[in-house]
Amino acid sequence: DHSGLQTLVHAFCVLVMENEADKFYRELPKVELHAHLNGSVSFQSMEKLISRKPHLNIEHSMTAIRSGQRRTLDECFQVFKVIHQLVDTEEDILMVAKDVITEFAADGVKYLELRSTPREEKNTGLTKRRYVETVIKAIHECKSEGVDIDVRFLVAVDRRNGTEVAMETVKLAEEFMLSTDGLVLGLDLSGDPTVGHGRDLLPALQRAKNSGLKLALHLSEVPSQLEESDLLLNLPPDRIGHGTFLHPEVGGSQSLVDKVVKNNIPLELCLTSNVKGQTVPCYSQHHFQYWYQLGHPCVICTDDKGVFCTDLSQEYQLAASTFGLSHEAIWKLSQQAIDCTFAPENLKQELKQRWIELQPQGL
Ligand code: 6MZ
Repeated sequence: DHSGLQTLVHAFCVLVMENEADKFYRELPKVELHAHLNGSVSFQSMEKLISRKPHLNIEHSMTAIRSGQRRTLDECFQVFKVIHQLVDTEEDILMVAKDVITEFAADGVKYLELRSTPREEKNTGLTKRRYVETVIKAIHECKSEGVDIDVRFLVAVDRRNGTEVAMETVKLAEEFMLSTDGLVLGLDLSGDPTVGHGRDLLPALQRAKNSGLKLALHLSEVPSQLEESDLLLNLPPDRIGHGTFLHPEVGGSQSLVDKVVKNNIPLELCLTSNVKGQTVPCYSQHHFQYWYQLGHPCVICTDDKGVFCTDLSQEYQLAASTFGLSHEAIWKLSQQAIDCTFAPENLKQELKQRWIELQPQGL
């Protein structure tokens, strides 16, 4: 049975890949646009956090979903709660942010837009402002230590926290956009998609947009969000996270697709995350296929490289092996991601120049 064998070979490749992607994918210069800080904490950093806080009795199995394992999306959100217990001081945030940035750089990521939800922790005296300042500090320290990566920050709104918190977060993001000379350049809307409604967050998102913050919104990550997606697409957002259930083949609609296409809104697509989180049944049925064959801008991303045990090289390799993409096609995909960044035009030009310098012979 040929297809059975193919499935087996594919499963084997996926297993092997948990260790390391092939040289081509590791050396490919890459842009990462959808990475949640606390979901990106590696095994090694987790080790340090766990040893700092032994009294919490947290084990690795509670913070990562390994190869072959799956969780419901709901269980994924439980995992973030555990990680948040481990990352609750300024010192923790500085460490994980620097580690995550350094790890992305080591994986060949040249430009990263990191996102995180400012969190207040009464026990440790952490404030939301201090939270953002600490991430900014990590970005500056990596830069001055010569880590080869350009990093920008997107302030995240957790949808579960409702209207007022969203508005507060937007104001904080506006302040930092001005005071960091553009290091903070946008707003993310994320969190458990089954909680809350985008309608309540619309005024905050509209305000962010008016003040010049770029909007990267999680849309239709689960099937029940058609009305919300339609509403939020009217803003329109500057990028879409996941967009798993937008198209008609999975219960979305042509009018949603038309809005996305008409406004040319890039999609941030995270294969392993969607399969392990069970919003997509298997790699070959990932909606990358639908949007890619439309010629619509798609950016391969990791989402939560720590929780889902992956890295961006592996995600590119997975896209290539699943959808039969050549090295040329993969190169184009990584290059086209530059145009989907929120970076100013001069930085985009610099990145394009770097891609030319790094292009392998014969491509
Ligand atoms: C929606 C997600 C997510 O912000 O504490 N987050 N939101 N869908 C997903 N798909 C799996 N993965 C992560 O990082 C963790 C937070 O990012 C969001 C959730 O709000 C989660 O609590 P930060 O750095």
